[in-house]
Amino acid sequence: MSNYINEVLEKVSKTNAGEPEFNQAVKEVLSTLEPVVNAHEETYRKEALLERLCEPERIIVFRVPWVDDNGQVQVNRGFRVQFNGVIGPYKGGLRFHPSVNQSIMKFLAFEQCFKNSLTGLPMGGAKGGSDFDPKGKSDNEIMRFCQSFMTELYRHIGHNLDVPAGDIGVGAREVGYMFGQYRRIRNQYEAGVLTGKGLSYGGSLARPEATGFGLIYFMREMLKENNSSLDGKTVIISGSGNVATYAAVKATEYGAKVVAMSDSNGCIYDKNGIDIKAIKQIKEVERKRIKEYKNIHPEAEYFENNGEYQAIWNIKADIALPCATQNDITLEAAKKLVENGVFAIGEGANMPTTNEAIAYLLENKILLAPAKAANAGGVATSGLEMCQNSMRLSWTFEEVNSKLDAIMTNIFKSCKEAAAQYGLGNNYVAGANLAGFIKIEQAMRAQGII
Ligand code: NDP
Ligand code: 2IT
Repeated sequence: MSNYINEVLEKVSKTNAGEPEFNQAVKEVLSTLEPVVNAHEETYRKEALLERLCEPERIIVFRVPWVDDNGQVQVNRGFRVQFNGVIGPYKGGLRFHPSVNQSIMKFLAFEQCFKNSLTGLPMGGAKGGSDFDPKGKSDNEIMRFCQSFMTELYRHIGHNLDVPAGDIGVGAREVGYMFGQYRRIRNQYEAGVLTGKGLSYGGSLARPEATGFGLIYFMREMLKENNSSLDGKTVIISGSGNVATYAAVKATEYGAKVVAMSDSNGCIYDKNGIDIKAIKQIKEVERKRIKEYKNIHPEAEYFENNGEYQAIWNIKADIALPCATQNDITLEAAKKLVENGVFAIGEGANMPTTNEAIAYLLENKILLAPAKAANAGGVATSGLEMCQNSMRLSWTFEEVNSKLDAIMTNIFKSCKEAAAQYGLGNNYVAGANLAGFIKIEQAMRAQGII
């Protein structure tokens, strides 16, 4: 690797000690940028281009106090990382999960910069959230938490400043409560301040489906380019939330058979093909554990997670779609997938594959659709929701979905062309990073030392 990249990685690890996920994400990106960095090394060094790329513009950390149903006061920590705003207002989701910390927020915000760049829409990169655990909370507790969270966040966001949306633990219900509180505090109807809104108050058709559908559109293009398709293939999908369920719907529409899905406890295997309606009922409506699926389909099997990686990666299939959380596919899991004959992987989650596993999968000629490109359909459709809010109009499902399809097709093309330009064959991981980086780099250099 170039000396400059190595020096920056050294500095990043010193100044961000104790933040493993952030260091991992930076290493993953910078290690693929060598061809561009080598061509501009002198200028980049002088302008500290990579150092600035890896330093967030701003991090906001705040207290979120709220009262539970027993009258007990609870305190959580809230975050918003506004990483890079050179190509548009900051944009990125909010995650509510007990594991949330500054390292996870920074890795997600950093990745979001490249993802948003790839969409071709004018959006900078950000992420936020809280270590609040929505599991087992009543609806009123969720509302009180969201209101308290927004009572601080409102002063840092705006439709031309920073536009949050959902992520793990944040769906339409939470966005609704946060939007209500924002409107109340600001005394303005600023629809474009949040995306992922409900349809009755400025949301976009197809936004709930967008990340999962977009992932499958990207897979369709990647498989086509490599003389294959989804038709007749078996698929395993980790997670059973927003991204996983709509990926399952679209993959099934394209003739694939989804045979396994999971949650954080374990996975279900249904050789007849997963009943996605049952999954939505259990996970989205009843908010229960995925093992309940066996009550509806007793012929299915349930495997609890108890090994060194998630049980789902032991199940044989042609295609794997990690759609749960980061570092889901470890090196050991990757070895199992290759051994089981998986030939393509599509990352619906953010950074679901460890750097060691990425290297192993690429060495073994697995087609890997990287998260920054493959899951960009969610934020792209958030961008389309912002367009509709600005125009005070709403488009039909077909209009939004066809724009999403065109954006995903174009993102695949950008990854493919960037990989080809630098002689990297079908390494779309490097292709995505290079294509995403080039636009940000041009904007950063045009805007001076900021
Ligand atoms: P949801 O909250 O809807 O679902 C998350 C799913 O992942 C649940 O099934 C959850 O299981 C499972 N999961 C398993 N292990 C973990 C873990 N350790 N931490 C958190 N969740 C776990 O989230 P989304 O579907 O929205 O997000 C899934 C992934 O996709 C995330 O990586 C997110 O960043 C990414 N993403 C989401 C986008 C969006 O538009 N929503 C856009 C682009 C990427 P359980 O029920 O047991 O918690
Ligand atoms: O990771 C992501 O891209 C998201 N959670 C969606 C962000 C958005 O602003 O729609």
